[in-house]
Amino acid sequence: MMDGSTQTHPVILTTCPYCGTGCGVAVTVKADKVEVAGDTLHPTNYGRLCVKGAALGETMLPKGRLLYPARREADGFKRVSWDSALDQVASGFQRIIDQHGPGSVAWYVSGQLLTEDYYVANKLVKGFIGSANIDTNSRLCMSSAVAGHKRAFGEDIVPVSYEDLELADLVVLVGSNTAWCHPILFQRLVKARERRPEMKLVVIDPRRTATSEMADLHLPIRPGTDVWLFNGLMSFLHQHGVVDTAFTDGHTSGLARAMAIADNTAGDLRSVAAQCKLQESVLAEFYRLFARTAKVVTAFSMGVNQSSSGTDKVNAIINCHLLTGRIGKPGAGPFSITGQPNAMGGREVGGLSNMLAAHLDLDAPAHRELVQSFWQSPAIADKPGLKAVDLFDAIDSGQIKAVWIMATNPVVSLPDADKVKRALAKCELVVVSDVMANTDTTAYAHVLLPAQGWGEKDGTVTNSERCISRQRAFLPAAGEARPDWWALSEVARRWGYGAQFPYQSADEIFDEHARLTAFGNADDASPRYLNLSGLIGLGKTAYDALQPIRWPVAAAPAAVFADGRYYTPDRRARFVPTTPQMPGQRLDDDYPLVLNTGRVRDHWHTMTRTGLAPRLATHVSEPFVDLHPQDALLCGVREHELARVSSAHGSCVVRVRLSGEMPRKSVFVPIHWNAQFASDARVGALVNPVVDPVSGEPEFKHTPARVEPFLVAWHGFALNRDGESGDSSREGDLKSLTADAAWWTRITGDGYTRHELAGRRSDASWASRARAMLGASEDADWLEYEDSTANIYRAALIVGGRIEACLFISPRPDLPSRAWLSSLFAKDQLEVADRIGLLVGEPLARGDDAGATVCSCYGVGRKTIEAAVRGGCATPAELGAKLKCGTNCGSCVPELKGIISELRAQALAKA
Ligand SMILES: Nc1nc2c(c(=O)[nH]1)N[C@H]1C(S)=C(S)[C@@H](COP(=O)(O)OP(=O)(O)OC[C@H]3O[C@@H](n4cnc5c(=O)[nH]c(N)nc54)[C@H](O)[C@@H]3O)O[C@H]1N2
Ligand SMILES: Nc1nc2c(c(=O)[nH]1)N[C@H]1C(S)=C(S)[C@@H](COP(=O)(O)OP(=O)(O)OC[C@H]3O[C@@H](n4cnc5c(=O)[nH]c(N)nc54)[C@H](O)[C@@H]3O)O[C@H]1N2
Ligand code: SF4
Ligand SMILES: [Mo]
Repeated sequence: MMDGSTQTHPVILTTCPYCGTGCGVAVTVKADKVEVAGDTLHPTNYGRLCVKGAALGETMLPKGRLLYPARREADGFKRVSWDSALDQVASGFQRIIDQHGPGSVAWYVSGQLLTEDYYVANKLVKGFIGSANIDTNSRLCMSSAVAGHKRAFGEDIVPVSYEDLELADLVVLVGSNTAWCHPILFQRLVKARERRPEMKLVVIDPRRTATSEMADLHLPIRPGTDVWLFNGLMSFLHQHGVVDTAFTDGHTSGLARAMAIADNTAGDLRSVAAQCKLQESVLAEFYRLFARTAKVVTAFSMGVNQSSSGTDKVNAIINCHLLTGRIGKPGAGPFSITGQPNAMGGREVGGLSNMLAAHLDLDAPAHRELVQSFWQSPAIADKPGLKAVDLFDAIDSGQIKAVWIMATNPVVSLPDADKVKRALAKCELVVVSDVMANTDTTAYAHVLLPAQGWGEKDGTVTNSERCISRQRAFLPAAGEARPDWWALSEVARRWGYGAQFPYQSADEIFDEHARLTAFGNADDASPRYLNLSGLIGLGKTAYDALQPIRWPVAAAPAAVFADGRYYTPDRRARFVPTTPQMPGQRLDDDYPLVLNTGRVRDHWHTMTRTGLAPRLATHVSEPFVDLHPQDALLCGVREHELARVSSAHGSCVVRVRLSGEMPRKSVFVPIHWNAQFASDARVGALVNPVVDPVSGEPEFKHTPARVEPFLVAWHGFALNRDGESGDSSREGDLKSLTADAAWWTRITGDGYTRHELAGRRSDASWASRARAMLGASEDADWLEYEDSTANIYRAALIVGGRIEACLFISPRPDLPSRAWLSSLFAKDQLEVADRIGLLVGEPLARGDDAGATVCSCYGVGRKTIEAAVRGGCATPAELGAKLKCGTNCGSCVPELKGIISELRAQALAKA
């Protein structure tokens, strides 16, 4: 029954725009908010979402969006019409091509485009510009896996499904912090092991991570030495007769040579252990476990791919699976976990500069002919284009004079990122399509094009297990935002290719893509496995209703490789000899530490979206460098203080953290923070631009670096209530706050903005400056405490009984609890105790401080958890029963385990 007061809202099913797990999301749009839940029928997640997915509603804000096309003029960006912006793009590119040829322009796109956008971009460049200078941020992500697959299988095929992970008796995770980066996939694994305790989990990662915390065995491998480890495994398997001879004889080639190289380079267990800096007993345990378990999945991600020997790492892993015939069977195979939501879709349409489309080869004349005749195009690229790092070098050298960047933020995410800035600054024409107005990259644009974001755009994505899902629109586009495929097609039309780019909606593009995968792909001697013939001719209605479906979608879909046939000319899988190499840049006295970079649980890449959500801000609220306590001592840095991390390429300033997770001589800095969120924390500036020789993927996990104290006279922080529009009501005052600091970082709170600050000057009195900084007038309700000898200062501005802003300063980073202060911002009226608390710098009542967030789903803080452990909770399950923490997405369970064992160790030490 519906009455006037209860309105029902339609539920829209769509797909999460974050990681490659590809969870189904059910969205309800209400008048004042977007409610997000897991899609209970989606075969990936069956209703579960991790905290990033669950917080999507908090990111659907008008705040910061790029709403209109804009052109840079001498005094900043000016709004222009779409027509005028597109004319400028079309004529600008045309002029440069006319003068300098098709090789002088480039596109740099992204695994966060929908398949339809990606298809149109690739078609335009490879078929109509006739060059292959289109590369994607997937080059930085899984191009080593693509290259490894092509070398071994002849086609870029991921032969494993999520179900295989659950069916395996041994899952080896190599260079993958799955618990944080693919949380729902990891939860499926954890649940499978709960059902079948005989299943074993091995994690190979130099760091201790949330993932290794859950493992049966952790191999803290010396960075960069994975090829030794897997060559050693191959030798070991061979020596112990763990070889599927029927399979290797019948379905593979190249075994003898690969085996000889493995034997020669790895040597015995002892030398592998020494090379990889592992305990021999631990290594032997892993080798034996692998040898005796038939159902093994070896899953890998950035610790493997982002390396100067990334492709060899991939093939060293695949070699072990081929040797044992553990591929193409349920519960077995090598598994590249993809990062971005549509990394796989990009591969299907040929988004990389060395691929064509539909898994066709750029260097095969017959394939080029096929694609050109299908596209009816005037040209077709006949040699590979520039790969991401080379592409930006070519911009720097002036060879590339115009670039169109779409759905990626290269000033943050490329290696040697200061060079990227310099390159873009001198480029003649930089076009940026983005959903946000201010990013480190949009600052360098000449033309800005507003793209529809998640919830507005419409199309398909493919997840890590080849499952195609719909992303559906459920909101009107913000401002004048348009789909990326539309902007590309409009430029094509201006070049006279309207007939070949006639698209009115995404389903038409998908149909063309599906037809191309089937074109010339009849079941003859060498069919391509990527075949979507079953999805041709859906029409808009069936496309809109499309249910998640794994490819191939053809007349006779086969389980991948079940028939032992591969896509090489002789239909055999290839063993690839892999000679181990040390990382590209060596450590030396100036830069004695390995800089490893990667992700934290609650942020996504350059934070353009997760940086908007208060719920995602407190698990890790600041950029940091994590290091071993001994290295910290040697570098002269102390926990919670600031440090400068530098390499031969650049530097950043971040908070020191001693988590106990780092091995000696390695430091870890997260990739997320950039100029929008911190004064100086873009770690990409440090990363060396060494790439894998086969794939061109950068070595993001290994840059020689050093760490030094960043000395400041004071530490502090300020909280400022946001205005009605969601923006800070006192932008100007905040500017004076950060301008005064030698270092700052910005954190999104629930109704307020927080700045962590540090400064060098300690001369002036705070009392004389703070009012102006917080925007307090002379007659304001103002609380203030100053101890000028100790250089401690506290102030709060109260308006209408509510806290409006506060500032805390101290010579040491031992400042009041942010969790407690943020709770004051939720109050409509401060009580007397709160006012006293503000003056003394701590809550009067115990228990008012929950501590830093551990469980973001239910907002449970560390201090609350510690109190429950002291009160008797001894397992994550007991904590969950009491506080709910860890009971939704489960990605904090490793941390809950960590807290329990830490307190237990403390108690034992006292006893
Ligand atoms: N929360 C969150 N999730 C994400 C993303 C995000 O930004 N935030 N991004 C998505 C994307 S695009 C990607 S690509 C994935 C990445 O997902 P992951 O690959 O799981 O994440 P990373 O943190 O980049 O790196 C993985 C691990 O490699 C380890 N490693 C470093 N060097 C070596 C080595 O030499 N050998 C081995 N074996 N390991 C090494 C690092 O210590 C690190 O723990 O995550 C996706 N999911
Ligand atoms: N040091 C270091 N660097 C790394 C890595 C590392 O491990 N270490 N990892 C690398 C990896 S694996 C990856 S995948 C990259 C990721 O790096 P980036 O791709 O640079 O990071 P994002 O923040 O995801 O950038 C996406 C941009 O697209 C915008 N956007 C979102 N949706 C749309 C849309 O629909 N259309 C358009 N036009 N724009 C949109 C967002 O606002 C944002 O500006 O970083 C790489 N860089
Ligand atoms: S695991 Fe989380 S981030 Fe990844 S797709 Fe699922 S809900 Fe989104
Ligand atoms: Mo990625």
